[in-house]
Amino acid sequence: MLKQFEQIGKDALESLRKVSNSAQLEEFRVHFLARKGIVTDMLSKIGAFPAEQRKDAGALANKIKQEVTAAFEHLKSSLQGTTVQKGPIVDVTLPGVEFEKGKAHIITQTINELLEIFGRMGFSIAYGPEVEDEWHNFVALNIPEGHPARDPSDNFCIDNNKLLRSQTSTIQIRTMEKQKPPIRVVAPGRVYRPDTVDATHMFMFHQLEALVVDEGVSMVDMKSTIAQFIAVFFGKDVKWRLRPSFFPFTEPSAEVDLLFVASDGTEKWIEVGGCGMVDPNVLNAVNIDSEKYTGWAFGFGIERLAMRKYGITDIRLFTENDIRFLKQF
Ligand code: 2NM
Repeated sequence: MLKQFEQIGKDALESLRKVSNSAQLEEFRVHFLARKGIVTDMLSKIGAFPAEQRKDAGALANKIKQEVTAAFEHLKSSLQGTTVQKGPIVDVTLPGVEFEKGKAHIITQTINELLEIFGRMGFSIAYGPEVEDEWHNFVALNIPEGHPARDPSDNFCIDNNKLLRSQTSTIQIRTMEKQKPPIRVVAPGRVYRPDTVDATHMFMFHQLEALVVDEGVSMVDMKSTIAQFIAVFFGKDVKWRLRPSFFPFTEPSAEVDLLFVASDGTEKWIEVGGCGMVDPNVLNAVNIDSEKYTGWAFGFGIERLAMRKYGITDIRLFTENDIRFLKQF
């Protein structure tokens, strides 16, 4: 019986050693020291001892209770103010977690570079809506009803008179409606065409168009502006050419080709844009006197420019958001 008392005392002190906060301490108190606790309970068992042992048993039980109570009180005062840790324990000495920094998409970076180059050449910037009407996307650009470019299967039509713009020339029309010559503006933006997607075609891509309208501007201004732009954007060694072409909104018109030299030395001309002298019908549509003013315009595919500059061989990479691709720029 006395052995049992000693064991209870040992157990109580052992449990107390594992207590590290005031919630655990309260659990300990209820289990061992409260009115029905194990240590307190010892005293009520004294009566069960034979009369000659009661004195010793009572003395032992009291000694154990005092020891345990003293140890409990000591720990209680040293735990004063400690609370249960809620949530994860933060080790403030660990090295910090490095955040990966985001950055502008390669197309945005390219647009910014283009705008800066043309800004230095004295162009201002214009923007316009991606949902357009037939007037700005076709009629004012000298693309009459029945023209193949207006085929509903070649455009993203929204309803009768609304579509996703198929070229950024719509911005040039809006500029000329608001502003009279001299005009010297570039317009970047998304354009939409339901082309079958492959390595060089997407149903959405970006264009940068330029427009200059003033008295006496000529094809010479246009060609020297393109030459300067190509030299600054690609470097002076890149060869390029104008190849006669046709657009409804310019006359004469030309395609802009860059010479691509493969590693095995084979050469290939790659089209990156178009240009030409603004058709008098376009100037008349926006009430600019085509007897007094002339203009030139060009449009470049921004994906094509970036593909050529960075050696990207698949236009789909721009919209796939593969971090391994995006990280490289
Ligand atoms: C191109 C090619 C040639 C162009 C024409 C006009 C406007 F509004 F002045 F008529 N803006 N952009 C143009 C001319 C666009 O993109 C391939």
